[in-house]
Amino acid sequence: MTITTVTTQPIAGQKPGTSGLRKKTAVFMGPHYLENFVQAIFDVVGAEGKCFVLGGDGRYFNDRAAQVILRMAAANGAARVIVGKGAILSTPAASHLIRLNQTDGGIIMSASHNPGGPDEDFGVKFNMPNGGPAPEGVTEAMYQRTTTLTEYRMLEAQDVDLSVVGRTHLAGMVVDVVDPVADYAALMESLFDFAAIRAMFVGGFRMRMDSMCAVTGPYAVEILERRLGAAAGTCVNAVPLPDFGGLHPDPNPTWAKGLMDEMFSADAPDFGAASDGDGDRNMVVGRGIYVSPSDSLAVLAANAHLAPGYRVGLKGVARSMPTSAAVDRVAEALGIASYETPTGWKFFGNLLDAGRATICGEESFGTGSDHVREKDGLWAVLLWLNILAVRRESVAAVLSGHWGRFGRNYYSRHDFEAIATDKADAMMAALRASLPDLAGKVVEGLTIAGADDFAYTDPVDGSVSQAQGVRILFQDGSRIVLRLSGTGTEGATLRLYLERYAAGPMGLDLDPQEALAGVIRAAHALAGIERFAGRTAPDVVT
Ligand code: VG1
Ligand code: CO
Repeated sequence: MTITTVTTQPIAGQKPGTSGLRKKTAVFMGPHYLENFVQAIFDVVGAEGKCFVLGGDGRYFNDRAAQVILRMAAANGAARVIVGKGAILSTPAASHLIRLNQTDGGIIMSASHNPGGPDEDFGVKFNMPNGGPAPEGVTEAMYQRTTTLTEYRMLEAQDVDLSVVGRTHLAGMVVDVVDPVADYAALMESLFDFAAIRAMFVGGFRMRMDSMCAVTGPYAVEILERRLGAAAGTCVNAVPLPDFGGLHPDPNPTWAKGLMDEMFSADAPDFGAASDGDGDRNMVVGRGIYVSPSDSLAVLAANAHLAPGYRVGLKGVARSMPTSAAVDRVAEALGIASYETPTGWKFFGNLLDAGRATICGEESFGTGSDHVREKDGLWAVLLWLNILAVRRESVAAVLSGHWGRFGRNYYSRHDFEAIATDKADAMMAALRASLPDLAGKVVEGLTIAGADDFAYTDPVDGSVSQAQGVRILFQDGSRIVLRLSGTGTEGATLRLYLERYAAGPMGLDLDPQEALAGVIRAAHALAGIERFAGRTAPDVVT
């Protein structure tokens, strides 16, 4: 077989965001676009003699992109690629395979929670040999390379049959097609008390798992229904579809409305959960009660020792800066360290590798631990099930017990989507310019204690990440955070994060939007969201 060197122009704008390179599918399918980025990856990390994992969330173009990446890996001299059957791998399963096989990293094809299809989004990200997303230094080097490379290497060959598990060859490269679920399911079985969870299901416990027509369907059916004995039909939307059935595979109350309706109905099951496009996020819902992701992280940290994999306790916890401080209170009670990182899972990798943290989480429905180097949706669902099986309490009882002990961090995120980029940039610039004068000001009855633009120094390697989001702290402990999304593909998305701590007298069971009303008004007054972007109400509230 021959290797062709294709001459091309460098492609500007292939800059990875919070989680890899995401663009409209049509852009990725355009001439040389996917190839340019993949060659940049291989040029930066090196391919000669190396072994990589490859898989994706099954969205439109996933299968064809996999064939291109395989041909390019072979042309660049890779020794072996481990690929999920049908080019399918959830993000946490890919992270696990990278680690389990001690490979040189992996390429994950996903735009995660963004919709899929010919008119929607596609994405590619590279994960390192530790199984975690490439850190900023590496993605920056890839980006620089995309702007200069003038040729890429491609093997001329037919498609590899990815429909059958087993070994094949592509020129000199070994292609191992593996069951996407088996190794991951075994890992879960090693961490959780499957016997206790199975006994709970046998005892009549009912659950609804909504995979949103995305990648976790086969994982959920195998683990929940086959291995844990949940009733057939527990898993819904369990067949991955190229367009996710037209759904928006973002597990939040807005996009997983069917699940929310069911969990708040008269005949609601005991427990509900949903996961996102690539399976790294989770939403957890009890009968008649929604669990905010920040609270979920805190509850998991406080109860993790109830699961066999975490019986010895946690080394520390880490959360992204916009995530509520609820988990910090748990860490304090446990006498362990807590870390605050910028948004994006890549910032947790060093802490996990160095053994400083065991459990990490983000307010955006992402939780995970040191079992892989990605957030892991089904892992969080299984840890919740393990905790419920041991405590024999409802989700509502677990939450109210938690708030009674630690107090409650009322929390909400308001997203304002598809704002014209120049308007969003102008708003953030004006807000950043105002920060030095904010301390002491009173807005909507709240006194500002301080404000800054979050910068993070990695405690392990000393790397510094600037401008990670504006934080405004009030004297009563309330907090506002504003940042622009790094995963969108249309205009800008403003994320406004709102938090207020209640120890008791204020009440622990208010509606979060009511509890936060003053903080919300202060945020609009300070940022001028209506003045700059013409928006008074958010598109998505979580
Ligand atoms: C969002 C979330 C962030 C998450 C990222 C990737 O980023 O806020 O917490 O790590 O998505 O998640 P942004 O920049 O749009 O706010 V995933 O599951 O889409 O890979
Ligand atoms: Co995701």
